[in-house]
Amino acid sequence: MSAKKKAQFDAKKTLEMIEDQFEMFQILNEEGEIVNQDAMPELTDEQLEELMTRMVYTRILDQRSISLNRQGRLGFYAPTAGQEASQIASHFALEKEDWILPGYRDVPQIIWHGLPLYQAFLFSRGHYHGNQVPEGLNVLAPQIIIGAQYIQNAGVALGLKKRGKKAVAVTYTGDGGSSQGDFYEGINFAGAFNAPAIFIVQNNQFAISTPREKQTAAKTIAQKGIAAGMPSVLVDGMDPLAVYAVTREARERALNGEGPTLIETMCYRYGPHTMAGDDPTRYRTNDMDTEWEKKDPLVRFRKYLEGKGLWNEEKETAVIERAKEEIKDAIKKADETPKQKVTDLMSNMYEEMPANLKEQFEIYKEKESK
Ligand SMILES: Cc1ncc(C[n+]2csc(CCOP(=O)(O)OP(=O)(O)O)c2C)c(N)n1
Ligand SMILES: [Mg+2]
Repeated sequence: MSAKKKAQFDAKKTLEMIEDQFEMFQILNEEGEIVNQDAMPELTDEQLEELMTRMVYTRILDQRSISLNRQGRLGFYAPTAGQEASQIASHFALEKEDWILPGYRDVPQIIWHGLPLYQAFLFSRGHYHGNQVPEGLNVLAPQIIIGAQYIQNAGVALGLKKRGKKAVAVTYTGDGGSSQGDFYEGINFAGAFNAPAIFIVQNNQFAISTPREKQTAAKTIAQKGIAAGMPSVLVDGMDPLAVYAVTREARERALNGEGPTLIETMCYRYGPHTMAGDDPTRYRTNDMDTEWEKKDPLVRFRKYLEGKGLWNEEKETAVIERAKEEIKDAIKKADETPKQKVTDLMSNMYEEMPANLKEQFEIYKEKESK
């Protein structure tokens, strides 16, 4: 008997080689120190201050939204605290002409892109006007179907390319979204057609209560982009400078005709999944909460900016007051918006109503007139 032939290849080694490439990219550490000077993005002092302003504002918006929800003044709400660097710093790297395809937790990005705050509140209340994106504002309504925005993002990006626009399409999901079939189809399509797209997976490590480890055998989500033939990065999603830098670079690559990028941001949501009643203490430990609170994006960015003389308590208080004031005005405006009617639902759904609905429409119109 001849000796067993040695395998000509080592499949496991290939996997390890790929997985080991994904070190987490960081510029600003938890202490607020620059640990990667060479990668520092070009941001002016004013821009750095503006980025902090937006993150502080968004944290206040989150706190107020939670409390408005508890008072019964908002409806569906998915908390964002902890994810400000992933959300706001990535958005900060975009331009007005870029398109944003958000998930339900990504309302802050579309507000900073230009969606009036009162409409975000109406979206929360399930009012149709919350989804009536103003003309000229390049955003789609937040997607509730997990992962569905990935295929749409590939399509929007390809549309931009075909029309010769100097813009990119950017979508956000969570780690759970990357377990959906739509995720793979979307990135594959974008890769195959070299579409100017950015796919951002905010890995807050849980899909409601399911930990990331139970969703995929892959060591990182970033590595999945490699299979679609696109540059992919794993970034510290609590580090605003690193998130900004990788998103900006992805945008430039896309505009240069170099195609899509997948970005995995490692982050954490401090609050519950949504305000609809899940209890995070049943699937997360206090130790985990404490560990991640130490990585807080606002804390480290504040330290960094204070060190540069660009931030102080007075500035922070001014932002907090402004946020509270604007939120108060916006909720008032949402309250003043006419309540939606059954006939609104019908006329917003159809350009031409089928005959049976036309009949019902008249019945409801009659009822509503009383
Ligand atoms: C197609 C589909 N399946 C299931 C759900 C129910 N669902 C709502 S949120 C969620 C978890 C999503 O987790 P992740 O993508 O990590 O986003 P996160 O909420 O953590 O930001 C699930 C399964 C849904 N909305 N859509
Ligand atoms: Mg998640």
